[in-house]
Amino acid sequence: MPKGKITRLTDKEHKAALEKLPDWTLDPKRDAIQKTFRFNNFNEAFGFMARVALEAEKADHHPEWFNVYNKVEVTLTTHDVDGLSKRDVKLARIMDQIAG
Ligand code: H2B
Repeated sequence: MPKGKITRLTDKEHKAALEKLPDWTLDPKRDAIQKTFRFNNFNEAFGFMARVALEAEKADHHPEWFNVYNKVEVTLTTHDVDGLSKRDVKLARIMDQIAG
């Protein structure tokens, strides 16, 4: 499947992206964005992960995440370019949507 060229966000794109994702925080050391999702129970948390996993696989872009019971800690960055790309912004939006 053709991937198209993945590039790091420009400074302008970076700023705009963070403004549009106010509940995500930037880890400047890694140029990664992070968010902790909390659900009512494990079933809901894992349901979220299952739905996100299908979208992530479709987009060939995968989250780093850590789950305990009802909590899913997510880190998004693009390993191929060592920082944020449009794919991270897209996946962050999808995750927010799926979490409702
Ligand atoms: N996910 C993330 N988060 N960053 C990447 O750079 C990345 C990925 N690269 N998923 C993809 C897979 C690449 O390794 C494959 C070969 O397309």
